[in-house]
Amino acid sequence: MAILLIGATAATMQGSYGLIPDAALVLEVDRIEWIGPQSDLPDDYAGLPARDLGGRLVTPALIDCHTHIVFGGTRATEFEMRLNGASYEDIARAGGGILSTVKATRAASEDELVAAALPRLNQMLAEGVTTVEIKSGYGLDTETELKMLRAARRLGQVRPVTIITTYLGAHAVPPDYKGRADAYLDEVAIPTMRLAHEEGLIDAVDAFCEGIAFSPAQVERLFTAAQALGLPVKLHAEQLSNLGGAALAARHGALSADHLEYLDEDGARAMAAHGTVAVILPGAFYTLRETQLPPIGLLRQHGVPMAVATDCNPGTAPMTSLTLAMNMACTLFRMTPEEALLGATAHAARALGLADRGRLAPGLRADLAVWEAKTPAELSWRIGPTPLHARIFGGQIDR
Ligand code: DI6
Ligand code: FE
Repeated sequence: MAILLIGATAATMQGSYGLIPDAALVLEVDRIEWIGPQSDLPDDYAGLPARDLGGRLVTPALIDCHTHIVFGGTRATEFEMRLNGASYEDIARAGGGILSTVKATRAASEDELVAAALPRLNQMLAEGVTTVEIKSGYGLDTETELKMLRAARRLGQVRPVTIITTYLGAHAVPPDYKGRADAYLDEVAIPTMRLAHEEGLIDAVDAFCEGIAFSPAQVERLFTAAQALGLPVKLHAEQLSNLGGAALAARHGALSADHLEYLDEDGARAMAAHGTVAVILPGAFYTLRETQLPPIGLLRQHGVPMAVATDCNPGTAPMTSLTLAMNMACTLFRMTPEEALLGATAHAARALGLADRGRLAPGLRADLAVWEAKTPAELSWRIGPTPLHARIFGGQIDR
C-alpha cells in the first residue's frame, strides 16, 4: 500500500541540504517511490490517500553511527572522581574506567543488558533515529562479548530500528591479561571475533588505538584477521593522542576513523585517499573537557566526509541525543548545521557502509523524520531535541 505525503519541506541531503520547498513524497512498501516538487507529482499518484505535513521539515531519518548503548551499571562515581581531580587516564590505569563497566557487564544477563539498553534506544528513536550502530567491548571475554552482541541484535527485534553491530573486543586489555595485550588478542579477542562472526553477530570490527589500549601494530593484526573473514573495519583513533591510527585505518580501507581530536594532515590526507569517513564525537570531547579540537578545517580542505554521532557510553558520553551532538558539533567544533545534518544522515550511512539510506531519493529506504520545524538549521540550533512530528521506519509511520 503506497502512502502520499504532501505539504513537506524536504531536505533530501543530496550533496548538501538539497531543499525542496513544496515537496511531495510517495512511499511504496519500505522504499521511497517518488520525491519532488508537489506541482510535478505524476497523475498516477494523485489519487493516493494523502497526509498533509503542513510545511513541516522532512529529512532522512537520523543515523547514530557510533554508540556503546549495551552496557551494565553506570559510571557516575567516576564522574564524581574526575570532578575531584582524577583524570580519565588515571582512573583507567587504576582499573576503573572501561574496566569498571566490564565488571558490571559481565555480571548482567543478556536479558538485563537488553532491559538496560532499551530506555536509551527509546530516547534515540523518539528523536527521529531509525538506524543505530552498537559496539561490544565491555566484555573482553568470549562469553560476555557474545552476550553483548546478542543483546544488541535483540534490540533490533523489539523496536522498529535497524541495528548494526560492531565487534570491539579490542577496547581495553582485561585485568587477567594486564601487560600482555598481544596474548589477549591471540587468545581471546581474535578467536572470539571468529566465533561471533560464525554466529552472524558482527557487521564490522573496531578497536581502540591508544596508549591506554592497543598499539597500531596490534590493531593491524586484528584488522588483518577481520579482513580475512571479509569484515569491514573502523577505528577509535587519535582521541587522546596521535598514534597515526587514522592513517592505518585508511590504509585498511576502513569505513571510518572516529574521534580524531589529535589527527594530523597526513592522517586527513590518507582518509581522503581511501574514502574513510571521519566520525566526529563532541559528547566525549565535552565530557573529558578536552581542549584539543578535532581539525575540522583540515577534514574540509581534504574533502573527508564527516559524520556526527553520540558515542553514547557510560564513561565519556552518557548521552542519547543525536541532535544535541549536532548542536555540540556546531558550537564546539564550528561545523555548520548543514555539515552536522549530513553527518547524522548521508555521511553516517556511509560510515556504516549502508548505501540504501541517509538521503531522500527514489529507491532508497523510506526511513524519514518529520519535524516540528520548518528549516534544517533548527535541528542543530536547539540545545537538545527538536520535537518530532512523525517517524517513518521502512514506510511504516510509528508515531
Ligand atoms: N573511547 C571512548 O570515548 C569510549 N571508548 C573509547 O574507546 C569510552 C568508553 C568508556 O569510558 O567506557
Ligand atoms: Fe566510542
